[in-house]
Amino acid sequence: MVGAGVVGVVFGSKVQKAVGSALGSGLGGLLPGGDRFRIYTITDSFPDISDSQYRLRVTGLVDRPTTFTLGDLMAMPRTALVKDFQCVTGWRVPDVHWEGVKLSDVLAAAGARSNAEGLEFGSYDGLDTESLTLDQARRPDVIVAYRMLGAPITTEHGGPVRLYVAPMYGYKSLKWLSTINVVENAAPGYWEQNGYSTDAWVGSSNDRSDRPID
Ligand SMILES: Nc1nc2c(c(=O)[nH]1)N[C@H]1C(S)=C(S)[C@@H](COP(=O)(O)O)O[C@H]1N2
Ligand SMILES: [Mo]
Repeated sequence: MVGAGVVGVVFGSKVQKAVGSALGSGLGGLLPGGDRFRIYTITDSFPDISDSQYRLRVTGLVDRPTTFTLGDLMAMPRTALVKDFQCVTGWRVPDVHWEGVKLSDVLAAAGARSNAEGLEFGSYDGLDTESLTLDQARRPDVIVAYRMLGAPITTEHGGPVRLYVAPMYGYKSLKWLSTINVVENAAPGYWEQNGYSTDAWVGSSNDRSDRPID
């Protein structure tokens, strides 16, 4: 784990702090590159994982529990997307370039079983979790991403590998992705347990009126 490198962008572990004050506070403007992302973490640090150390473990209701290296993921068919990134607190970064492998391809490689309906995701930060239904996960705009903003994903942005769930609010795009557990019914993730809607479609929840990203 590395300590906070940039003063003011790492928040305490209490989600109340994160949701109540830090999110949407405009700190993104201070970040190098000025790409207008706010860098979020719910722990006091960023997991620092080298490309060669990185592993993604897929377990649960699968025929072949599989551990993917970054090389394994990069050898799979590549998907590139140019889509907005929308945090539920209101900030949006338009036309972000993303590259990675479709989550559906990862699930197919592990042989997700037909009785499974949910996915639970874990992060190398040891705290954040997320969930999707299998139907949501099979959309072509839901990817296991290893590039964003035209470069390998930085540590701060969740690299080497994060989720990118294009049609949903940013909290679904779990950073430092470590595990995917295929289950019958997925438990709500960290942000949902702390007040965000499990219905994370952009424009359809949390009292925002944004149009869905198409
Ligand atoms: N592990 C982890 N993933 C996370 C978060 C987090 O705090 N920890 N924050 C989420 C939220 S609310 C948003 S808006 C985006 C922000 O992505 P960024 O930090 O790359 O800007 O990450 C999401 N994924
Ligand atoms: Mo967010």
